[in-house]
Amino acid sequence: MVVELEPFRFRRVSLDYSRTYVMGVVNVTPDSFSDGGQFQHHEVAIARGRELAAQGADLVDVGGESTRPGDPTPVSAVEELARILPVIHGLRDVVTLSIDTYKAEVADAALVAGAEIVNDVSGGAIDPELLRVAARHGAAVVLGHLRGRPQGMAEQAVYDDVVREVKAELEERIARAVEAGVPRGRLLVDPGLGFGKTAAHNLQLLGRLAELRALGCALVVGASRKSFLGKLTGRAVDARELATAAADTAAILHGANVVRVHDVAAQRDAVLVADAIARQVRGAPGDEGRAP
Ligand code: PMM
Repeated sequence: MVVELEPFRFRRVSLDYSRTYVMGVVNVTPDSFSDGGQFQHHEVAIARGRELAAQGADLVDVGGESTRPGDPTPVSAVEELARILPVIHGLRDVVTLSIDTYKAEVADAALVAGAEIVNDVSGGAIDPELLRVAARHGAAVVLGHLRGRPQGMAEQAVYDDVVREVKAELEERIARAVEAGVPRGRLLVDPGLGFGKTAAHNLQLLGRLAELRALGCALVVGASRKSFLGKLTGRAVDARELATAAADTAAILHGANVVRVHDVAAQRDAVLVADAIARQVRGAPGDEGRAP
């Protein structure tokens, strides 16, 4: 069965599932695991966002607090806003923006400033008010999957069947978001690679990603530079672009609609090729891998 997805309409673009979309990442944080510290100055972050857009990012995800598994430094809403608001103002007329936060207060101010998507790695589980804020603004929401909080995720990585359990827990998050007033057609879901998952869990989620299509929401996947890729290849975080391309190719072939990447230029060709191949099976009888 092919799941029908409604297009998302934003100020600048519509996401209509005719192709795979690329979400570029701008972390305005001193401690993010993958590009930590490079972009904390607002002008540098804005320039990076412009560059990602010029390289082909359809969306740019702006984050002011690292959710690095293990020991992320908690940041107050005030500090988070001081980091992200100037960047959102600087990029709002350049590219469609998402705000990477689990805090309702940060989401609210970011949406007022011009972001159009809330990307919550906790899927509304940490601060449920975030869903009501998104509903009030008519924003789209990426519901990520994690167990517990980013600070204690490693202990939560116990599953009988990670794909089945992530799917069931995302279903609950979708229901809560709809209850809070966010229409189903404004929701995207993300299995949360690395968030309370071992390397083996991440591989299962990628290999069986198509099972999440049945949730009836667009699928976002963020494999970029994550530690399971380092574990497989033995490569440091700044040398994982080929590994990222392989993971994103698998994700796209199994139905990802949006891939979240740090280096849009490096990932462009892999996304284009994987997307072209994935489209060969779109709509085929029995295919659950791709949206129409
Ligand atoms: N990963 C990180 C942060 N935000 N958002 C979504 N939707 N999916 C992810 O996999 C995800 C995310 C952690 O990576 P970073 O520190 O490089 O941003």
